[in-house]
Amino acid sequence: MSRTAASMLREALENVGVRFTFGIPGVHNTEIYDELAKSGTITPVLVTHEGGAAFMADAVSRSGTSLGTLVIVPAAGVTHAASGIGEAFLDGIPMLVIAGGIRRDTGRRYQLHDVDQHALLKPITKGTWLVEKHADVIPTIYEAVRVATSGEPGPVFVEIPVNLQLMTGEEGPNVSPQVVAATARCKPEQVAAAVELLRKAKSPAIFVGWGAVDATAEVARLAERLGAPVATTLQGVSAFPANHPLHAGFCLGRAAVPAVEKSFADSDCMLAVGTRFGEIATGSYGWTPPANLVHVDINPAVFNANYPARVALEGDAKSVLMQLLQALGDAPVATAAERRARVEATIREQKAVYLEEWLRHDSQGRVNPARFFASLRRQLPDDSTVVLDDGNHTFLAAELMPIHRARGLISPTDFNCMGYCVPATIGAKLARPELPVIGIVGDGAFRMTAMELATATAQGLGVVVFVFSDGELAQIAQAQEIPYNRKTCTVLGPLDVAGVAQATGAKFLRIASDVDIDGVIRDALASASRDRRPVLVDVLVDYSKRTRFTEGIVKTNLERFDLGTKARLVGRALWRRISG
Ligand SMILES: Cc1ncc(C[n+]2csc(CCOP(=O)(O)OP(=O)(O)O)c2C)c(N)n1
Ligand SMILES: [Mg+2]
Repeated sequence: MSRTAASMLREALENVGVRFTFGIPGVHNTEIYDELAKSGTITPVLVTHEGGAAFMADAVSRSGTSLGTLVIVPAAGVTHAASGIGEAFLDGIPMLVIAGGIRRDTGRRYQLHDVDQHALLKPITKGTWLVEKHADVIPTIYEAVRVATSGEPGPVFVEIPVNLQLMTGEEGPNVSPQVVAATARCKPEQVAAAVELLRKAKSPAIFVGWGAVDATAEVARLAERLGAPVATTLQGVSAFPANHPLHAGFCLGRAAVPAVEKSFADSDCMLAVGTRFGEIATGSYGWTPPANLVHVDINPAVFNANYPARVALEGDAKSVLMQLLQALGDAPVATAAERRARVEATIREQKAVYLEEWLRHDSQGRVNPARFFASLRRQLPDDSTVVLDDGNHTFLAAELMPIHRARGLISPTDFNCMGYCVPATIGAKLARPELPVIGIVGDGAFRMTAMELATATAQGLGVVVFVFSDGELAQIAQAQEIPYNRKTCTVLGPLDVAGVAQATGAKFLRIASDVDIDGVIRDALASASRDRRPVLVDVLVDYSKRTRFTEGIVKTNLERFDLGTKARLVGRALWRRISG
């Protein structure tokens, strides 16, 4: 049948289960938007900025409910969206990016939006396609989606020239979307070798990243069988439930919370699942791996990249862990039961000690972060989603906010892009409208994408966004304090958060000190779900106490310099302290 590429695209998107598209119409994609308006299963969402669109699509994908998809204009829409595409790329999140393209049938030069989009997106996508004829539209979308969702997931880009959207052409032969099967590629002898190491270990430990987010039950069974504590990466905070007695907490080495530090102290064998041992995951590589490292990942390129693996098991986390569990069998693992009791006691004790340390900290009339997170945890149902941005608040949340559900916390991690939170909160809420979604964002990152609150209002979304107002770009300002003794370009000018709420149609609330915490969180959650409009809460937070993560990475980075550089940095810091 002869029809437009826009119509074919709609059919392909419906067939791969896309539920939302995010973007802004322009002359190169209005045919697509007109088709999307006809769809019974896809809702096209108008955003304020394409950067927001990409973060929304990312959050939809992270929810695990459908594939986050963009429909944007060429060139300007693509560069705006690049921040969110880059985040999805480095964090391994599938995303389908569709842009219109210039007319390829007129021979004209200097057309509107005429740049090489494929060259722009090459380093931050798994693949890009230019559709050249009608018959290719549907197979190209299916192939792009297969690439986005197979192996380590990531974003893909498809350009559909506007002339194909406007004119009709013949369809190609009938094709179906491909279902990507989760598989383990490791050999039985490798599985046996891994089990042998884990069985014989005196103190096995487990470290999980986002790659393990759908294998929580298998990780728990292994941890219980082995009596092993479980730590997580930042992106993988939700990959193991914090209310499991073997959950130790965030990070490794000296950047880790005390429960990890103590329960991992003498670990002689580690099972790492779905982590690349990246910079944030390892606290700037301030961690020494045990020689017996069993590394499980779907992407073989991560093996031995930063730390040598004794056994590398390639495959989808759930499939590989099921094989490990099967090979481990039912025979008791020597000393595991006794070890488990010991490890659980250490974790319980150290979590209490760390929480106490925070609660004792004098926040001088401002909001104590630990009190805030304790109240939020008490009031938020377990199946909620918490969305973070990038900053000091990220690490406070990772250390102090227990997450009980897989995919229950999402954060921009390795691309580390500020501005993620507000739009991602919207994407997460659209994906799972029946469950509470809350965002926590620093006052710097909030400025970058706050106008997307208007999108939340337009969509009738009852999300709650807590702005941690400290007046600084704290995560960087804190790192400037010791070496520079001055905060160049990290002190923020004033921002009227209430004014932003008024301008965007959000309800406004403020937590000025600890006494407000319980009541305001209660009001915010209740009114968001009742009124179906966003609630913006200004939290006058106290940042005077450092996270373990910040303390750890500052020390690690300082120590790593050679003697000459160290002397120069310390000398400058001392001199500035004396000279003021
Ligand atoms: C797009 C982008 N620009 C700059 C940075 C560097 N950066 C990382 S954290 C941070 C501070 C964030 O400040 P704020 O949002 O106020 O959060 P806080 O640290 O105060 O909690 C900055 C500037 C970044 N990660 N991303
Ligand atoms: Mg700040």
